[in-house]
Amino acid sequence: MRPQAKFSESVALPRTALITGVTGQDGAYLSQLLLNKGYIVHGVKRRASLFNTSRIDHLYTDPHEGPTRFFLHHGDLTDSTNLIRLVQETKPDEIYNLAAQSHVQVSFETPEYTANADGIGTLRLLEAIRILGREKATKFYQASTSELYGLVQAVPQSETTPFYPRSPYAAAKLYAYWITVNYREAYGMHATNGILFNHESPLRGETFVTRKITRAVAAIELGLQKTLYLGNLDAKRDWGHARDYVEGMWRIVQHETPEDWVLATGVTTTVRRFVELAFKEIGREINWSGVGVDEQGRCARSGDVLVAIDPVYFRPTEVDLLLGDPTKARTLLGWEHSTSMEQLVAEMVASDRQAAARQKANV
Ligand code: NDP
Ligand code: GDR
Repeated sequence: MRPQAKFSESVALPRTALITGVTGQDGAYLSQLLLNKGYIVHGVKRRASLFNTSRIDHLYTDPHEGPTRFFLHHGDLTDSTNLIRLVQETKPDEIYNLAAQSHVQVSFETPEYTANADGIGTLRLLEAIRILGREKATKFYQASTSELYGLVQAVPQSETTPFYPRSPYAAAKLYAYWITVNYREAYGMHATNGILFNHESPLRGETFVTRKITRAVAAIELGLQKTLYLGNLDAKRDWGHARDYVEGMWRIVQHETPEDWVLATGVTTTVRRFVELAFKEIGREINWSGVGVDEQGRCARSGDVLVAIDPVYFRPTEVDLLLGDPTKARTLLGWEHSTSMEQLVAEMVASDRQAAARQKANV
């Protein structure tokens, strides 16, 4: 007999959510989801010298122009007083802590900042809830990551697989994971970790490998770029669609008891295979024989190649293999991914082809 899901689709409305990292990929999909469900959504965005809200502009209505349930506030995970004030003013039923310096390779260049924002930033938000006496009033979701598994201990990776972080990013997220568990145990908070495996979309940041590939495919097709330079082609990732994963986040928060959950597809693929599938979308095949590094570890290429390796993209320590086991989420939350890797690649390439065509028309 299947275990009974302690999860209900129906929530008393209106509920209020506070989302950090609202301008990011997941922030955009989650805002859309919660607004569709009738929530009041408060998003925290960083001040930037250029507009940084392109992913969520379609959700925003100027309050001067009419009623809205979507509000944006300036804030930063490195600023405790700001976070306390935001929680005090918005009185959220649910907080989704999605904000982070989320790029693994960049974390080797900015390790201290990454620890501050991704690790201590999580503590600051939890403390804001506690200082304001909202331990029972506010549920807390932490964006934990499959990067916690790092150096392979076992596959597939589940909620019980030991962690072995391999980057400043993962080490900071490890602190965030455990401080979330600690606040749950110490103060009885509904504080949860979603251990999410890689999830992508047309909104994915341009420097993550999937989007870098799909943008390059589109640009190469239109003659806007000649070669795509990548690092480790043999790394394996469990790639899903961000749209599916934000639904999982919401289900995690609605579950009666606060727990930690893996969201994954249960399928793993090499970066090399992702490249092949993406180029297939424009009818091109990769000849890998001309692709490699020379004895000095420099980029080596013979003739005109679509893809070349540039060791600048190698990481000091790599995560070789991620493959998640989403059995717990499937059984107790009724959550499952609905988009295959092939569909994901097709959607991302199609979107980037449109963007490249617009770019070419404006050149
Ligand atoms: P993005 O990089 O797309 O978005 C990160 C968001 O955090 C952006 O809104 C960014 O703002 C904001 N941010 C960064 N630093 C700060 C700060 N100091 N204070 C406030 N906001 C900040 O990430 P994703 O949407 O892909 O991921 C969401 C979360 O999930 C992240 O925590 C990530 O580490 C985690 N995660 C992601 C996975 C994935 O595959 N996508 C898998 C597992 C975990 P700005 O727009 O101004 O840069
Ligand atoms: P990851 O994503 O490190 O898994 O973190 P990323 O797309 O950056 O790398 C995936 C794999 O591809 C290899 N790779 C390259 N990566 C990038 N960015 N650029 C390249 O040119 C390149 N060439 C090869 C990498 O070495 C790696 O093995 C993402 C982020 O969203 C994290 O925030 C999140 O926690 C994890 O996913 C789960």
